[in-house]
Amino acid sequence: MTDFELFIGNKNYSSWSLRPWIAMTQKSIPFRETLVPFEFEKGNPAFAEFSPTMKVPVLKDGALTVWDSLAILEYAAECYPEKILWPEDRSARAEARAISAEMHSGFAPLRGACPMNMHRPPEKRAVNDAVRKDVERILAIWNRCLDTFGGPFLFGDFTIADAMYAPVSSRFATYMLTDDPVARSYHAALTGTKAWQTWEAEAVKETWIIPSSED
Ligand SMILES: N[C@@H](CCC(=O)N[C@@H](CS)C(=O)NCC(=O)O)C(=O)O
Repeated sequence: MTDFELFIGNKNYSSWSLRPWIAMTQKSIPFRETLVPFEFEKGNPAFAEFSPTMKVPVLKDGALTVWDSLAILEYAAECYPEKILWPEDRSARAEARAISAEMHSGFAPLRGACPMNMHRPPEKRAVNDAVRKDVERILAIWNRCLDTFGGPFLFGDFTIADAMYAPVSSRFATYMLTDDPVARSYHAALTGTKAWQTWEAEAVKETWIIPSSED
């Protein structure tokens, strides 16, 4: 029995918050959500009350604090093994962990140039070579996974790997970064989930604006 409270940032902008939120929502894992907006350019001092890093997401479970999206997802997977948050097959699970770790530690050019911004109307963005390289690498990952495991999600059913790449798919759509049909069908699978639709509906209603993400 858990007592999960997930602290998140603005739904419109907080890509790291989306990851555990969408996985736990999609897998019907019970949690309370506490949204604390980052409205200040230098960070919100209120984060100090719940976050050892001054960042979100953070998961509390009773006396336990778990920070960092991937650690939260791992903890949720351990608490709820029956929810199959990672693929059941060991090799597939290893690959899912590899691409999740690659996302977690990489793609800085893409993340810097194309921040998640769900209320932004889609418009093609010219990107530099480093961003283009990130896009090509992500498309290679998605193509391989969807071809190998048959879709509609990266490893068949929804897993943590999809949670890790969901904000990337949002960015690809907002900045029109690819015409790849596989990316389009993967985006359709993600946006077809009730979890994505709930998050996005709440994101676009938010009125907080982060100017640096609106360039
Ligand atoms: N590695 C962390 C990154 C967390 C992170 O950068 N969160 C951003 C929001 S998406 C944040 O809290 N930024 C506030 C700040 O830096 O002041 C994770 O995976 O959770």
